[in-house]
Amino acid sequence: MKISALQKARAAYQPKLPKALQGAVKIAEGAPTKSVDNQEEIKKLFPNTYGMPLIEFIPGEEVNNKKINIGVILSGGQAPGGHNVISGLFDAVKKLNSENRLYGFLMGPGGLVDHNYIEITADFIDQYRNTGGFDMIGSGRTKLEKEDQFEKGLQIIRELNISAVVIIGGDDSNTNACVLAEYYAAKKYGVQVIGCPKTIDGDLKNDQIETSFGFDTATKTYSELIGNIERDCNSARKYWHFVKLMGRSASHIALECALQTQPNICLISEEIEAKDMTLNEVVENIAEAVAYRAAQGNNFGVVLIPEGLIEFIPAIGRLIQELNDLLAAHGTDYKDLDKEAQHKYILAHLSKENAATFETLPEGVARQLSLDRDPHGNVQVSLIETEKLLSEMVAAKLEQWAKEGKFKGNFSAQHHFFGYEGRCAAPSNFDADYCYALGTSAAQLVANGKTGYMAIVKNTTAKTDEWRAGGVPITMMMNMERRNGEIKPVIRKALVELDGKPFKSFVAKRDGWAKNTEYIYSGPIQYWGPTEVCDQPTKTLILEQE
Ligand code: FBP
Repeated sequence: MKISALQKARAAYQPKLPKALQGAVKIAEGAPTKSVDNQEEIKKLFPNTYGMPLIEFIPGEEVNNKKINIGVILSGGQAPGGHNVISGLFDAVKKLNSENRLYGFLMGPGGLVDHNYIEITADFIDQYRNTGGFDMIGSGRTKLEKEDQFEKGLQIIRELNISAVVIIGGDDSNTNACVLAEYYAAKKYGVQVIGCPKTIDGDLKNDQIETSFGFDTATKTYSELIGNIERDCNSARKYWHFVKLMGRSASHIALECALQTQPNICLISEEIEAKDMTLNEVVENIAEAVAYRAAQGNNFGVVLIPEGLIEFIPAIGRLIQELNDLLAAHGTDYKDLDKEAQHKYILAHLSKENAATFETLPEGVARQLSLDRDPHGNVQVSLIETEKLLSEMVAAKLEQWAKEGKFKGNFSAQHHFFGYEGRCAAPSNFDADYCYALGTSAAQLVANGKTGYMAIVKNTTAKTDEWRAGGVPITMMMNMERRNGEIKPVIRKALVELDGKPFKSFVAKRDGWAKNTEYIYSGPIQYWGPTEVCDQPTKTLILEQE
């Protein structure tokens, strides 16, 4: 494989580990835990994996470790650092016993069910150290939830003499990891299941998980691009740039990029929902900022839009809820109809209020909302062109204001969607170290016989040496929620907290950013150089840990 000069130099980077993971390790167990909500229901559903203690790794004595084989799966969307989780896992299992073997299941959880795998060897893994992407073994969104999938997985697990499976994924994938752990424990199969917190979206975090890996690199990559656009925009002074940012439902990515780049406007879906704003009010707010800047002679600006916005506008959110239930219940009758018949079918089955909202939506948006969900039941928000929808509505509003003499200026828009551009970037130093430590922790959880745990690394705004590694029972992060028309146990998704420091810090400055031009050009991720340039965590993490 031909590699770039940067990749070559970066391959030599040795990720730093927390002190407790540098040598032999033993575990310190905390008190029994309970789920964040719905304790009785979760306990009933997970009798074998509920209530386990939190775990911290502390330095221990070398012992003779018995031979183990482990399987690893990358699940869901790519996130920078996934290869380093596998490198950390590989190095740690080989250190525990050089005869240990690591198998990678190919193209996501489907690889386990369909028995597609490779053995990960030293030469093979060396090509992927500190690289972005999930191409080492591929990823996929197959949902592991049915007993026959678990049993089919068991066949290959037995054949390869695997005693543990590590699933690297987001909230949905880790929920499924927990269901699988419980199933194998209930059946006394002796197969452990361990999760790792992945997603650029930053929505898999809570009291135990400080951040999901990939958020750091993805937001730095998007911020570089936003900064470049801000500079172009401030040079030509003739466009308003509408930038949609990936991140699914939560607005963590948009908020972090706003803190890094200080755009004129950044919408936060959670705030729009809390204030019960209509689409028209959101549009009016943007148009007011455009008109204010135009009056100062500034016919330019940058607007950041979280990709999940549409779901958070209350009327549209209610419509999506009903559509989710409708598609879950009648998906099969509906699937084979043509476009027009599908539209009619939906209108005929929706409640009056939601049908009225559905009819006000532009055709493209309505179509996306009524199309297939992903295997976890999520609307595929990255396919909805919210940036165009908003800029068109702002243009219409300004035209109306111009006729009424309230707007004298020019409004010309450019559109961008930053999503896939950031998911496979070479991991920042933070993600490279964090992921390597997560992989090492996962190996230690396996070696210590644990199942139903997620690997965690804490104190991540301190120096790497001082990071603390361990494991959290996945059931501890669960509650009951409505998904695909059913109430299910799931890991609670973290949305932007409106009383949290990152949001408050943004609110304190955003009026100034809207009126003035206070852009910050953060530039590309740096891997070598002064620590304040190369090793800074995200602003979100710093503010949350203050
Ligand atoms: P995960 O939750 O699986 O980490 O996915 C992250 C993500 O990048 C979202 O931000 C985005 O909405 C989605 O994946 C896009 O999915 P796909 O890659 O299937 O188009």
